[in-house]
Amino acid sequence: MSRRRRAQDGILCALSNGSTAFGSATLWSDSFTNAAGLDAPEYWSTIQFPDVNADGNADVCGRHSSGIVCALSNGASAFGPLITATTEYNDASPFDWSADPSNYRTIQFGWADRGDCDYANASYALPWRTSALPPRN
Ligand SMILES: [Ca+2]
Repeated sequence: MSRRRRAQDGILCALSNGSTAFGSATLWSDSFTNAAGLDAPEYWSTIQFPDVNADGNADVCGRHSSGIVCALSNGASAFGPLITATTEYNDASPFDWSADPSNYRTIQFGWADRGDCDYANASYALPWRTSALPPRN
């Protein structure tokens, strides 16, 4: 278990001791930064921590102007380089993912191997949108 949050310099994580406390937060990724353009709510509010490769470690994914990007966790101290999971959901999409919170706030990360994903050829879990789900707060 770990606690995670985004700061202007990237993603900070603190690992749990398994029972009573978390260690100190350290920088696990210098991606997802303000300098990389993630300071806008249409980007930072979509950051989530799904386990996209099903190894038991929470990874990090979020919407970027170019689409959905993820970075895999090593489970101990860092997220790896950004992987473009899909170029769908980009700012140039005719479906307005950047300006309308009622769209980008609905991005959730499903599991490709459970069939609740809308991308048939996914090797990673990908976000999906449905009006049946409430927007994230
Ligand atoms: Ca993982």
